[in-house]
Amino acid sequence: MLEELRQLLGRRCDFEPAEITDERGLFSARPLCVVYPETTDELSQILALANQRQVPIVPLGGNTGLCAGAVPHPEGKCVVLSLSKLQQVRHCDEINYSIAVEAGLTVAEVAAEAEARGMYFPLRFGADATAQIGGSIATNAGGSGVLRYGNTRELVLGLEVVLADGRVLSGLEGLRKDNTGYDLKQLFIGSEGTLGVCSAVTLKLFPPLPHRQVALAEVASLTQAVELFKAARDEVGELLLAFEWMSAPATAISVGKGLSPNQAGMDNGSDLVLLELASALPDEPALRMEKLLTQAIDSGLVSDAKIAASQSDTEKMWSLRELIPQGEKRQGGSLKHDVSVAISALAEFVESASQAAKAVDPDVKLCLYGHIGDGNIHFNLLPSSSSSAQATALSEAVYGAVSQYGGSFSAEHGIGMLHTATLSRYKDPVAVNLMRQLKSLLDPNNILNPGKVIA
Ligand code: 2HG
Ligand code: ZN
Repeated sequence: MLEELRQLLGRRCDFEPAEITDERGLFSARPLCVVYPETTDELSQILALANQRQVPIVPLGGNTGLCAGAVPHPEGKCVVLSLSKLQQVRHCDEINYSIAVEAGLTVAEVAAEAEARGMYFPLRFGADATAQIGGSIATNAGGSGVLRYGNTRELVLGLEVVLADGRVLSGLEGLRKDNTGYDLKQLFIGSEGTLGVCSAVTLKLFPPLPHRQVALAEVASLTQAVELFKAARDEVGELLLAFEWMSAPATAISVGKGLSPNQAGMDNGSDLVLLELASALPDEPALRMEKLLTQAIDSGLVSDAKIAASQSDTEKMWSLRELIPQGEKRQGGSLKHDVSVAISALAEFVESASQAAKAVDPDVKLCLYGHIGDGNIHFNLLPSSSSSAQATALSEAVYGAVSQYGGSFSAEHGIGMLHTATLSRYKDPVAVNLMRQLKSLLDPNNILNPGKVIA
């Protein structure tokens, strides 16, 4: 197999690869080799070979995932398939508002390509400068634009996917309506490279929203944050682009990067909501934000607010939010629970999960924040010890509460290697069984990212 790869790709095969470690530093392993195809045809030949020889393939994008879905399994000898050299913009259609790009462009590069053509691509999250669009499709990435534009899934018009046996399923035409039977592309979005490898995608673009207004609002509790969300929805409707909640401990952790709530214009030690409004009309976001926050202060929902007055204010406010995960990393990492419940159940769920976690570890620190307009909380914990038994008990406590409130134990980060046991435990057995059947239909030799999603 290695010799055949050398013949196919020449120098675009690395036979002495370094260990590959996931973003959180939880798993490290050295693959047999890393291959760098430049075309879909090469990708198809690699998969056909791997399927004949029954060699596991691990697709790798920007390696920014948080569940170790794109790194070699410690047990398996595998070939890592880097998508980074699939770099073409295949097609851009300004009337259809769509762009067809290959998997290796970063999310930020796709957004820049759209912007250069006077359009807007709305996927955005902390790692979007490094994350590749192929990986975002494989993981159905979320982020702070989901509130208005949906997850990656909602942004995909069509895919080109290479199947386990090397066949290519093509659908890049950019159709906005196609009701000819099963919507197969949806199977591959979020499948984390276990059902096929996405080589290119046609994405929806939108009219630009050049006028933006960001603000921070201080709230006394999560209940008030949720009430503010309802008020914002009622008051400004579609103008609401982002609504992010940060508990005081989360903003305190973000401080190390040289920015505190105080420097962003707020008191340290309070829970904050970051709101962003966007519109095509010049003064609309600023005027509507002012009205919304004045009303919220008058009604006692918000105790203080600061409206960004410059680009620098805007950047500071966003970095306060986006640098929380890096702050956690500097503290040695957090025990992450990327969970969701119905927005209306958020406050009660957080109360119940917090109590359950404290019953396990009375000194646990809670570092809670998230996309509460999507019902998605990053219920991250800094346990009082490094005991793995304690970590397991804490996660059980949190997931128990998630289950009680009818939520999801992985709202946006996926399953990867990290959550395979949690999936078997908490997902509907009928769904898990169907997932297994689909996996064996599409990848009968189990060569596509084995050990990920379903063990
Ligand atoms: C975010 O919202 C990301 O910042 C990362 O989803 C969350 O690291 C985390 O727990
Ligand atoms: Zn998130």
